[in-house]
Amino acid sequence: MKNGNLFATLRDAFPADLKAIAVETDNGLNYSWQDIDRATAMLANLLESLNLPSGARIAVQVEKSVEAMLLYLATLRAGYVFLPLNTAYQSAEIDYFIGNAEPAVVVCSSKNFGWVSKIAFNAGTQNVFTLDDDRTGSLVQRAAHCSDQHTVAVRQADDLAAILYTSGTTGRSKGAMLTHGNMLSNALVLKDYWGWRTREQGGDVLIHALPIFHVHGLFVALHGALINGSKMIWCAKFDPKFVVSKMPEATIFMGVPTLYVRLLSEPGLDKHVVRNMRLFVAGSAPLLIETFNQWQQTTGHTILERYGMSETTMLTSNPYDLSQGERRGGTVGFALPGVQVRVQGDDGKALGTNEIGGIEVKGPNVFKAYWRMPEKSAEEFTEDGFFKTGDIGKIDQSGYITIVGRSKDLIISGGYNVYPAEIEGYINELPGVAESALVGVPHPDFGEVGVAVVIAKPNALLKADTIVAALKSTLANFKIPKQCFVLPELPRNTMGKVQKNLLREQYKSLFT
Ligand code: MLC
Ligand code: AMP
Repeated sequence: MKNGNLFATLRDAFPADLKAIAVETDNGLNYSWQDIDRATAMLANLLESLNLPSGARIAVQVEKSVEAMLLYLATLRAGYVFLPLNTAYQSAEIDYFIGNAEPAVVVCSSKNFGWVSKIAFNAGTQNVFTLDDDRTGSLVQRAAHCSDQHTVAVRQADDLAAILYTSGTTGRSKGAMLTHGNMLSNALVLKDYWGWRTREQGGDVLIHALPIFHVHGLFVALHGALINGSKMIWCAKFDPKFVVSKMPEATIFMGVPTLYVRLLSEPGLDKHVVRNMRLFVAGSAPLLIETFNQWQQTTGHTILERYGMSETTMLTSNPYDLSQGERRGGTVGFALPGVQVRVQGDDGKALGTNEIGGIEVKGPNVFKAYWRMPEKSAEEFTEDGFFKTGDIGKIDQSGYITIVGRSKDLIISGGYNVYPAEIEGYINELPGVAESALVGVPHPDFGEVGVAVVIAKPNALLKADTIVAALKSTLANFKIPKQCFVLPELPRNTMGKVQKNLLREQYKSLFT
């Protein structure tokens, strides 16, 4: 029987010519397919030499690098569970993730080793390694002594491959448990749906410019290239100038809307520079119709917008093949093959064409459950096994899905999720704060950003700057409100509920 380990299928897709370049980096390094094979074998052997229990979590908070990607692949290869962590997370956040996931191995940047290792050892983690973005660190040093031969661990489709933490509306992050089968099914569907080209058809080259600690960069982009044996141009950070300079050598680009907004401001972007490009994919946040139109005018290409989640990987996509329909701006396209998407009313009844309700999804891409949260997991699934996305939308007569809002109180800023409940919780604990509310308002670069409204306790003297400074020392930078106002009171309805809609309305023109 075929090995259900995702890595086994990715490895099978490597080209026969293992000496060919698999990854070219923005600092001039080339990695062949053989390098990937050997390095993942060495790292997998290192992990296996640690005598980890089955299902051990490998938590990783490191800067983006090819070695970080290799560590992800090696974790799959050895059959352990990968737990990626945003590099912006600070000690309180890391403390929660490590305490909750109880990883057997933690890998961090050497500059963070002091505080991360303290948290990890306190939580019972036995192994803490460092990995830096210049190919140094104790992880690579140790792996250098391991064999470059390794047999891929046998896993079933239902076995856990990764845990992705997504914040919760109550402020507590939940770890979405994704299996080898979830990710493999999605990668195979997208390979076909987005028309990835075989080598005989001329092949594809992906510009990889997203972080590799979330679904978009780690799964959609990376698996897409690997499962097609396609070369990647690897950007450690998103730099619009570099991306534009590499477009003549590439065929596919994937980005959150902010990346497209920034690329549109890059003087070199024109129809000539994208002449070899075949596909631009956007997702993770709503793509404004202005950006969609401007991209068409500037480059002659129509962005393909798709919709996904940490819990479900990709669930819908606009068509690549125009015989299946046009790529329609403002929509997220059709349910992907094999994925069922429906819209339900508040009473749990199916809604008809163009009726607005909660988007629900079922399919081989949908996660197992939240890590150690059986009750929360049960709440998020319907009796007939559909996952409630928390997004609000509609489906038209042709099957195009449009997201019109969210039932979850969530702000998506530059493709990162910010849960107001979490930030409000931190603000409310600051001295002199009675209460607070965080709302999302439009922003020309990040799409949406958080604005905090804070109410002082009687006789307390609160300053917006002090509040922001206090948050900066505790929370990831993208969660910091871009503006903070100290007001006498919050608007409330007759039931006493804070009327966030009024705050959103009041501040909607702050940045636009
Ligand atoms: C950085 N900042 C942000 C921010 N990123 N603030 C709000 N939202 C963000 N996303 C802060 C910085 O800390 C800094 O604050 C200030 O804003 C300006 O920073 P910058 O230099 O402009 O930021 P930069 O490093 O260039 O990063 C911007 C970015 C990055 C857009 C390149 O945010 C990014 O890579 N986003 C992609 C996220 C992503 O991959 N999402 C996929 C999730 S998967 P200060 O105070 O220090 O000046 C998912 C599922 C799916 O959602 O469907 O795909
Ligand atoms: P995350 O929890 O980080 O995986 O974020 C998932 C959320 O991102 C979804 O529930 C949506 O709200 C949002 N999202 C992803 N893709 C799109 C898109 N194309 N348009 C609008 N929202 C999107």
